[in-house]
Amino acid sequence: MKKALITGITGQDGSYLAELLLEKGYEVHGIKRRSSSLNTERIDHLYQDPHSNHRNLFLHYGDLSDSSNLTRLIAEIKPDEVYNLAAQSHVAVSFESPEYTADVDALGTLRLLEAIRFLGMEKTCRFYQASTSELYGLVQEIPQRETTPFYPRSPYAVAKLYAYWITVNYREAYGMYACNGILFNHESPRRGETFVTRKITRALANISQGLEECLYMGNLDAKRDWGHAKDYVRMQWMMLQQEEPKDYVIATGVQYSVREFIEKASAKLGVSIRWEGEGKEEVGIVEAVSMTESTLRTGSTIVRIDPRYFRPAEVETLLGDPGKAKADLGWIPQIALDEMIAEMVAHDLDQARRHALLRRSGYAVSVSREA
Ligand code: NDP
Ligand code: GDR
Repeated sequence: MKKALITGITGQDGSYLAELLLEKGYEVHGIKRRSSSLNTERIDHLYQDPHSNHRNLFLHYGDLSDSSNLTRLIAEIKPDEVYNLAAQSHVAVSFESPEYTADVDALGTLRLLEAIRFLGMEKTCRFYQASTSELYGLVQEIPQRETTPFYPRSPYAVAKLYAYWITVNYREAYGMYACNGILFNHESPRRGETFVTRKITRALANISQGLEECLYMGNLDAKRDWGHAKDYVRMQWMMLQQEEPKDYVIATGVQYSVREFIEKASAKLGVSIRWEGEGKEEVGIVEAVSMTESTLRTGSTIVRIDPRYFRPAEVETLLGDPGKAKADLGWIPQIALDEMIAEMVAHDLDQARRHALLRRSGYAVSVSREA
């Protein structure tokens, strides 16, 4: 039975990857952070009673800022594969906490690689690094592929640039099987609530149920190449099963703007939007509603711009070329954007309906909106 260690197992990708590896018969170990309240919601359905003798999922407390903890865990678990998915992964937050982001996202990667080397496991333990399309930042070529030069535009992206190169360096210096997946944005119903897609689907669902009035947004013109997290974690595993370690771009090859994403999500809710105004004055107004139970009224403004959501330096456009992944590994994304948006909207509408029902029944329900 192969053993895998996943850092960031409580995150979006970690939860899907844990499911995939368990299905494939792996013994899966994950690192979770100590938190004052429970933080394992995304993997609770995989939970196994620690008193059972037949477990194949194990959670360990740890942190990417703690070398001795990481070294001890790797020494004890002796994983065949390490997937480094843990990160302070929010680009906007990285401008507010740049030093912490560098410590975890850049040095955290070094700590893991060095632990593997220090323990003499560099020839037995394979390493996956969660690299990102944010490395391309101010894009130098369209579409972006493995050979496109990097130009990071945030403390997050600069930290991930270090992580990318230290992974390449350990491969070249010590012959480690270490590789980078350069993943473009990928989403799902498990996406963190403060990333743009989930913020949109969640807020629109809440608005349709009368729980919120307006969606406040930043740059509507930003363009992204959005895929589904389930498709992307499959590729993370495939990358560690080859003879030689290589770096790959993982993307769909299609891009949409944030504004178009709002229109698509609204359409799934039976709402069409008309845009008026320009720049920071732009608003989204309800043009028609076909959803019977909706509290929405034609003519109401449900999207406004709030300058606080603009970033000090923006990545305006990202579009990936997944040609190498297709050619070498036969990887093709299976879930189309519209299907993914339908899944996210259905999930968030279900939650919003529950909250609205509780509120109508007299229970106090607060909907957290800071995103
Ligand atoms: P999430 O933000 O959903 O998950 C991040 C995970 O890292 C969580 O489990 C979090 O724990 C954990 N974590 C954060 N800080 C630390 C720390 N100091 N020590 C240990 N664990 C920590 O990210 P995603 O699942 O979306 O992304 C996975 C990885 O892929 C990240 O590295 C991200 O930067 C990268 N990436 C993501 C893309 C995307 O579109 N999703 C695209 C390209 C790259 P907790 O739950 O306690 O917060
Ligand atoms: P990104 O994702 O920065 O690409 O990083 P995010 O969803 O946060 O932003 C995408 C684009 O939408 C614009 N935007 C807003 N973003 C947020 N979060 N909130 C808003 O209100 C808003 N309005 C407009 C942003 O300016 C941006 O242009 C994600 C993360 O998962 C990273 O960890 C990962 O490396 C990259 O994707 C690939």
